[in-house]
Amino acid sequence: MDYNITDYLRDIRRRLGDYRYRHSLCVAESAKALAVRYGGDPGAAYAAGILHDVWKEASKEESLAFFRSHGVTLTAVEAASPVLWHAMAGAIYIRETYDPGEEIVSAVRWHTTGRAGMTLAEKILFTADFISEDRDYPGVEDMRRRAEVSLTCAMAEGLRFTINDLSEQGRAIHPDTLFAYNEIILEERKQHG
Ligand code: DGI
Ligand code: FE
Ligand code: FE
Repeated sequence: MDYNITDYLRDIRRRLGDYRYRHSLCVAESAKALAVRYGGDPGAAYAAGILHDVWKEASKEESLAFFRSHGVTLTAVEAASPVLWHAMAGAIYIRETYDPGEEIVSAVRWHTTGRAGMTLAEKILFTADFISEDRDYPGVEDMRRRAEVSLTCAMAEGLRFTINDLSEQGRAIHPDTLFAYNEIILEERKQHG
């Protein structure tokens, strides 16, 4: 499959500020490298990285209107967590605008929460978002080392971090995040003891 990267770039350049535009390019590069390492599709991984945060800077009003016009009903946790909306709306938006294939659509859809039974492309994007060049949180070097060990190893740490952070902040944790966490933790134990 060929991707219209030039169109995608024009779109995200228009929708995103400098910081997140650069973040998207960095995630695309990381996703491509992970795809090469773990036997994914590097072109698809790159395209998913470029598009993953396309909806990140939309207003709440715009997102809610988009959900309404696309027949999306939010659960209570989703309604209370606007940070989750860009993955939900972004996936629908790219499908309808670019039809880039379900591998990319689902990677974007699940890049924030994860879910049970993630595909390789979903795991690659989820992990790339944590380790991209622009990230500099404490612990990012450890995450990058983990991503060299296995996607499971990196995702387990990412999900642990997200769940700890959300619960410390007193925020709701989406069930899909918990499903992803449980599955990956059991897999990590099986793989790495
Ligand atoms: O869009 P990015 O900032 O690059 O990264 P992202 O799409 O992974 O979003 C990260 C944010 O999403 C971070 O603030 C934690 C939040 N998040 C992830 N899982 C959940 C969540 N927020 C809620 N409320 N519930 C979740 O399960
Ligand atoms: Fe995101
Ligand atoms: Fe991101």
